[in-house]
Amino acid sequence: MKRAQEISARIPHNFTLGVATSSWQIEGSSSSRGKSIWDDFAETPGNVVDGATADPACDHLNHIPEDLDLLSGLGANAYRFSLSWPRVIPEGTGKISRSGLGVYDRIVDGALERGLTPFATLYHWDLPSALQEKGGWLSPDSHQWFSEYAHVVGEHFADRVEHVATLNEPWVSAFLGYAAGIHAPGEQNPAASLEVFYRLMVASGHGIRALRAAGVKNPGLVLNLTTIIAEDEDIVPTSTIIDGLQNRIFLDLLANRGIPDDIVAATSSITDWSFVTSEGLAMAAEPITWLGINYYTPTRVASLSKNAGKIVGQDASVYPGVSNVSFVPRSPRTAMGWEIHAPSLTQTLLTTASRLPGVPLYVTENGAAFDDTVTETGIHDENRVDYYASHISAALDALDQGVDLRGYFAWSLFDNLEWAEGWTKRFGIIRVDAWSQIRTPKDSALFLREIFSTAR
Ligand code: IFM
Repeated sequence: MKRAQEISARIPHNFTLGVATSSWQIEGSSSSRGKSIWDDFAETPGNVVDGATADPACDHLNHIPEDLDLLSGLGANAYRFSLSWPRVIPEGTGKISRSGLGVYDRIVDGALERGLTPFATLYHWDLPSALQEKGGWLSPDSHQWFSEYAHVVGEHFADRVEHVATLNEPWVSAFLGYAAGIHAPGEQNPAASLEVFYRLMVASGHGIRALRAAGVKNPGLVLNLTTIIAEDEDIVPTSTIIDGLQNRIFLDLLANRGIPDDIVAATSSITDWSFVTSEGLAMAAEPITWLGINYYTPTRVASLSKNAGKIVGQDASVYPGVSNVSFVPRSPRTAMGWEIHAPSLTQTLLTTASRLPGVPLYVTENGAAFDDTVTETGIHDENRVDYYASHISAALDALDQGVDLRGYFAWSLFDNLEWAEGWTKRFGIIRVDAWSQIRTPKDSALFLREIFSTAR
């Protein structure tokens, strides 16, 4: 554990150290809430590789104290979780479920009792089905629905939860959900994906405003940003557009720079962007008090055609207007097919800090899926331990180079429902068996415990 101690010695005082989860991926108990688009998507055969649905997931709602004990046993000082919108407001707008809010009272109060600072996320992809029926994120009313929900949560929790993110990874909702169609609601409509991206960012701005008005001290947003690596000269123009669609469109809106000109040009045969308004742009630029970055892997691209096998989420279909590109992750790779390259985390933090100056950053997700081997002596996930060691070090390198980095969250506390990959991809530092619901800390949990507990 010398390696863990060397890392923890570099961690400043007051640095946030935690683990992250999301509602649909762990909660289970779907019958006690409204339906979401992910329930609908998962119930359609073929959408989730192993046919997994929202139940039982990690049956978290029946294990809240035990799960929070596991978390605090890691020496963490923070817990990042998301609320299920249809659990709080089953129809998306209107009647509030008191028992739904009560679930998050138990999570928030239980976290606080254990010395864990709660970082809540309002929307981690589980849109109420009732709102999808009204047009979902494509509806011009979507920002009002979201603002109402943000207000309800803000009013109820502002006294106990200082950090609330509006959205988790709007890139995924827009481009995996509406362009590639591999996430809910499963549309393959590039024009719609660009409109959804914009409407999500406008809704986020309204949400930030509603949270602030309700007294939430630190409203923020979480994006999945990364470094795009061009493997050859010919692909540089395309990689610039991919960087635009992956990173710049979000940061430019936040920084009040509007939609980047090169992205408008690259997508001109797909959309005329006539849904963009000056009021919408102003709202999307509503100031955030912190930005979360979810980082897993760089996106390495080349002009030569090459079959690199399955790489979850890396495909030209997720980037409207982009073609003739190969995604070429190098080895070593995780079970998602994602290249392991920690320097790209440092680079992503540096680039983001320069594109959105003055906003404190957190790594709100970072981790790796591997095919773990369960042995009689435990789960010796040395590959995941190595991943965490190199990536926490890479985040600290960015801090050393002047980035205002305030914290780090590992993804994920548990093996859980990895969306369209179901139970087949395991990101947890704690193994969960879906049938027995037995939780078993892996060696990576022990490694993070060593870092977290000696850093405090
Ligand atoms: O499991 C997801 C999470 O819900 C959002 N960020 C990426 C993770 C791994 O794919």
